Amino acid sequence: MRNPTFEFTRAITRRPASTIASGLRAENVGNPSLDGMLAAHAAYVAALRSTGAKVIELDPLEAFPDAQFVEDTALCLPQGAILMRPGAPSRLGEVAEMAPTLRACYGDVREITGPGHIEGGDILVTGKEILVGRSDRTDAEGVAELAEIAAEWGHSLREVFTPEGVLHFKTDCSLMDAETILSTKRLDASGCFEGYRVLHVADGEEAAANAIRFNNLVLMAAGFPCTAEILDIAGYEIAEIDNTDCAKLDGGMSCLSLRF
Ligand code: CIR
Repeated sequence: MRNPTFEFTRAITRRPASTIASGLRAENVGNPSLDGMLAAHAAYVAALRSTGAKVIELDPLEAFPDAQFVEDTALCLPQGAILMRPGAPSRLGEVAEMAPTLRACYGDVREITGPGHIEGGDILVTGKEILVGRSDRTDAEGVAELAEIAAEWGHSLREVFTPEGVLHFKTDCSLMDAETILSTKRLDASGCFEGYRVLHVADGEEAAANAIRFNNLVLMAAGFPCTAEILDIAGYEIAEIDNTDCAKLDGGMSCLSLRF
């Protein structure tokens, strides 16, 4: 039987817009290149497709420079999809742009109506529970509203914390299989992964922690050879994607798709 936490038949992505230079970032390390981002995005989509999944590629949204980071707009579960309520005001309008596609894919689409906020980047669905990291983008009210919907669909949800100065919970961790998490040491030190098998990214390669397990592949950012070796030795098949331009906007592998 398919394991819905890492075996997927579909994904949704959105091509980067020409306005990406206006995208949000915690620290300005220069603007991303649109050409570089488009090339990396095409490689990302090709890697997803190579596993046999269908990828729905949405058009760029010039009015929303962060809209390629589709993960933050929704949570996809086997029972239905839940539209998020981003904590970044400039990103709130992305949700309505995503809604029609999810309504076409799912019979049951719920929404976080507020007043709280929650972004998909703070949510890790494992084989046994949904972990939600409170962050600057995700607050207690947002988590509580999601918990009600998740409970109705039979999921247990546990609130955890995103380390200070880290954008999203999943900036620092990823699911490798139903029991295994790839994490930075700083996040694992909080104790939130007790009971899981945890693989640590190599020291100095913290930016490698945002990866995705997608069917037979682990998509990870290129340029982190020690972490790639750790995953290889653990038996995972790796596809390395250039994340140079996305990283300038604090983006990584998970934020570029919704997977279900
Ligand atoms: C933002 O700050 O919202 C975007 N520049 C990056 C979002 C990355 N999303 C994610 O990791 N889920």
